[in-house]
Amino acid sequence: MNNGKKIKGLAVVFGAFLLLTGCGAKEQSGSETAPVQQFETEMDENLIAVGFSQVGAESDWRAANTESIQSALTPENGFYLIYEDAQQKQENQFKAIRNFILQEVDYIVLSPIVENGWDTVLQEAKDAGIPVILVDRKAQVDEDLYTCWIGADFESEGRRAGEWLEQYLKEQGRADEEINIVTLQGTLDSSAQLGRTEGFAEVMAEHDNWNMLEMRDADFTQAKGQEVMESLLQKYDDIDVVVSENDNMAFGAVDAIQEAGRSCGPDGEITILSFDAVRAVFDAMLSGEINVSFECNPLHGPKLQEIIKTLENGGSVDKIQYMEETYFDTDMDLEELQKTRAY
Ligand code: GYE
Repeated sequence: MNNGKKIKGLAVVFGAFLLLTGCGAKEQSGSETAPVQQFETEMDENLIAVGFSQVGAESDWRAANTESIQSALTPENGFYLIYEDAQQKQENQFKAIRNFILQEVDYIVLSPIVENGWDTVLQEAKDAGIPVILVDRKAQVDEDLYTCWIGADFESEGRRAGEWLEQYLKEQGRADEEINIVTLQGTLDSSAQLGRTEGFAEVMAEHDNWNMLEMRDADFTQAKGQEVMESLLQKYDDIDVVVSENDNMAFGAVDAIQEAGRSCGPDGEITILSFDAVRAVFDAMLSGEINVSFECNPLHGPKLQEIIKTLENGGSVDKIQYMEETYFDTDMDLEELQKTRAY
């Protein structure tokens, strides 16, 4: 990418910033002009401008993901990052992308909240000649509307959860018992929800004695996880297993279970399977509340940085790039493992 394009792009960023902050000729207080000064400084440095539309701040995983990307795409590393938190709303992501296009950023990084509905806005980015890199979640669009995607294999995480349960029930001598399961689902139509639900369902199909009592959307948040679990506990008194599609909803579920006077974890009545393996779930496993968490690696920053640098140097990148991941359960030395946990 030549310098001319970058300077032109950031000059427009400068103009658009005035527009967005309403900092025009009429209102010019010192506090409003300060950020513009900062932009001018960045322009001189000839940084790669990246607009990043993040899903929100709904979970510990998300916080670690944001932090990883922000700490990789820094001015020291050659980037000017414009970060937009969509607060879990797709319309906000549309607005952010359109602003990035207006600002003529060099790259758009998008973590799509849901998989559908992206054709128009990503076509607009393509028409503007701005490469789009998808991180974490996928978008159901033509492959030529994005450069590449980095993220986890959610379906295999779901399958791993099913296989773990199969093995666990066998060890408990309960392989042939009727097992009643409920699922706290993540945001419906998000890749993590779709993949984890599908992967678990594949293993479930091999077990006639596993009954899925109900699957309910709890939007990946702790508060919703608690609320939905409370209502499930009122409705069913025979839940054996909770599959929670992330750790934060599992924390909410533990609260609901304990408040209802019930118990969970390896020594309790209800087995809890979760996803993400954030640092806090190690505490919940160490205190015997949650049985297992399937890792999902949020540290996309370094890979993203490498991808953009490769593209800048005219290189090509793999279209699909999976992160490595494992799982952790209460049979492991969690105290030791937690010490080296990066998120
Ligand atoms: O599991 C959850 C977050 O898309 C993998 O989103 C991500 C999921 C993660 O809110 O905690």
